Amino acid sequence: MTPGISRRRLLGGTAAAIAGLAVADLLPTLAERAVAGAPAILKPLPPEWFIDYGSNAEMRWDSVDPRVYATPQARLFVRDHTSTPTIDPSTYRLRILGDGLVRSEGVELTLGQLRALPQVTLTSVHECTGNGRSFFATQQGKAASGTQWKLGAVGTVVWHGVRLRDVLDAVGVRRDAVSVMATGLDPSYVSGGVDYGPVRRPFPISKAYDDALLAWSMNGGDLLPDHGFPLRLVLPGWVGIGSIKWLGSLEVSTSEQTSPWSTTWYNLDGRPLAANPVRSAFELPWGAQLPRRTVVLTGRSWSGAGPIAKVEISTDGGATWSRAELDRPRSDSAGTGHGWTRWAYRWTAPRPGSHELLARATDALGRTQPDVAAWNPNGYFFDAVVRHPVTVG
Ligand SMILES: Nc1nc2c(c(=O)[nH]1)N[C@H]1C(S)=C(S)[C@@H](COP(=O)(O)O)O[C@H]1N2
Ligand SMILES: [Mo]
Repeated sequence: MTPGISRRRLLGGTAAAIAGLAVADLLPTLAERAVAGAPAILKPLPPEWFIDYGSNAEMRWDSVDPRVYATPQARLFVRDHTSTPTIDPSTYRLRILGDGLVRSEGVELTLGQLRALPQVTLTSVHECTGNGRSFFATQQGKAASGTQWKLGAVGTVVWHGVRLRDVLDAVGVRRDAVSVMATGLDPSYVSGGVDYGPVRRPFPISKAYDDALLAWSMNGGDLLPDHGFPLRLVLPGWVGIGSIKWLGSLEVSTSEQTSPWSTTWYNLDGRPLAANPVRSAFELPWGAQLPRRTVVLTGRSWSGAGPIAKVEISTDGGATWSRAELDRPRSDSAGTGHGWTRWAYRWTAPRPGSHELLARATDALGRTQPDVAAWNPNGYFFDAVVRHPVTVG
């Protein structure tokens, strides 16, 4: 047994302890883990909650408790390009630089300086661009490259931190600034023999001044190392790659910026991906066994562009649709929530045997889920209605 594994065992089941700052001290350093061949992800990944892909892990929808709205950190999916770094919060600094600043020398901010700004809480869906990718193969007959996520590369998180616009106003940004490059402190990403440098992605200054956050907390606890401790960027509603973890620097520029994460990856038809599409999932095992009586089917739907307006269910392969009952809308201190919507639907199967359950959501902007998702080789944005098999009787 490697030291890395025993360390994970030690932490197993101590979810409460993991929420605390002191845990950073218990975790092995990157160098120790490299020697041990230890896992990229530090938190426990119990198989009843997660499907483990190595440096990525997805939440099992059948483990989601219908009564719990936000996704606990211990259960949230993880997507690491390399591995989770361990960062000392006492020496941590966020660097803000670039020709878009009033003071050309830039600034370095401590966590304490950031915490002194007005604090906000914002609930938003947190989702990987490739969520649902495996359905390109299993439902549409053509496999896309990348992690074969089912629908669990998503959660809803209650973030707490400061608005990026308040930070930028405090630092001083020029009126002609157009873009911000966020760079992580994790190891450089190397693939196919090419070193692409640290994970980084630019976003428009308009998003910085709209609803972007710098968050140090999820669901009331400190960020876990895997989720960006001690500070991450949050771009609500946008593709997960935009929300850079272990945020090291923000470069504010008066010209457009690019990185491989906006041009080579997370780009469709020449445009960097921004708001996530509409998706839905049942809180059921794949191939669930259902009793032969009326059951309440529950699930959740979400959109990166706005609240969910309607969810329809089909239990006859898409021939007919009926409305699901939606949970009440939510809001928080930073305004209307960007979280998902829970729903429920009472169903009595007409006969025993195999059935397919379909859920299709529409958001407040009228965006909905197609029957077939648009093909792309990297398998982004699988937003088609997923056909969920169950057996009755
Ligand atoms: N620094 C850094 N930030 C990152 C990543 C990463 O590998 N390194 N992965 C991105 C991707 S692709 C996603 S989907 C989300 C995943 O966030 P989570 O692991 O906290 O769920 O983080 C994003 N931010
Ligand atoms: Mo992602």
